Amino acid sequence: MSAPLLSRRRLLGAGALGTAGLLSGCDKLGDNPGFRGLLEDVGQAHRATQRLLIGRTALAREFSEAEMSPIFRSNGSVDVADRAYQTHVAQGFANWRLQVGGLVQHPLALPLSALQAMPQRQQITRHDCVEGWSAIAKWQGPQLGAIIAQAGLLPQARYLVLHCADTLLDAPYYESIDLIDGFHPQTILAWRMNDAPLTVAHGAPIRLRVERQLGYKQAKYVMAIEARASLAGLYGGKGGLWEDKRGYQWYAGI
Ligand SMILES: Nc1nc2c(c(=O)[nH]1)N[C@H]1C(S)=C(S)[C@@H](COP(=O)(O)O)O[C@H]1N2
Ligand SMILES: [Mo]
Repeated sequence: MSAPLLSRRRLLGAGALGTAGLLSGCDKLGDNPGFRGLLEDVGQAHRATQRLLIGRTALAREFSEAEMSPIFRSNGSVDVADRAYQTHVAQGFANWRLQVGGLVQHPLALPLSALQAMPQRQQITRHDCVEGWSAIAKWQGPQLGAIIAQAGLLPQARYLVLHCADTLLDAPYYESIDLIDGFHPQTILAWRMNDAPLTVAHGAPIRLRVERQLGYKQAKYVMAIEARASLAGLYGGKGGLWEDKRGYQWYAGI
């Protein structure tokens, strides 16, 4: 098994200390009144609620190289019709930029090379699709929390929306997560899968890995990240394509 690229201390900090470790690693998130309020409320809340919140920060199981699946199928969109996206593919994503905007202090436009130059996290995890298949793969990329910290969340921000290049079921694919998952140590924007650049079928140039949730939350072809106070008024208002169109749960915890 290869050594995780994230330092052992940070991993242990986040895993063993739960929300405390998470906060010390992300002062910016601690500054967010919504998130701080969430933590403070826990002090007064029922023990079950507390257990639930601490549980949300626990790490998903990681696997060894020997356990990696020989075949990892692709699902949903396996290509993108959008012209601009196809131009990016033809140019090797040299002119592609990840847009980070919405309720942030400093909107960003990050080239792939900038994402690749950030501290990287590598993890071997199991992907579980609701359609009844699972596969284990190795993913690598910067932590989403580090990117969001760079942009600086405004106090009203509660959700991170991932806007994708493809359409499915006649609608733009999008997904959203809350700040607990946004700053979870295993939440990364993966540009590498099984030691090779992400293929188009698997979501090039970057896809979300949010390892405590099911397959449909693992947004491929992520073009923009938008910090929002609410999911109301965005497409169907339920926070994701499958949530809007098929009634899937917004929090798809595993
Ligand atoms: N943009 C986008 N992201 C997506 C999908 C999609 O169709 N478009 N499908 C989802 C579903 S249901 C699954 S199971 C996984 C499939 O990822 P894979 O193609 O790498 O196996 O991506 C998820 N993310
Ligand atoms: Mo899926």
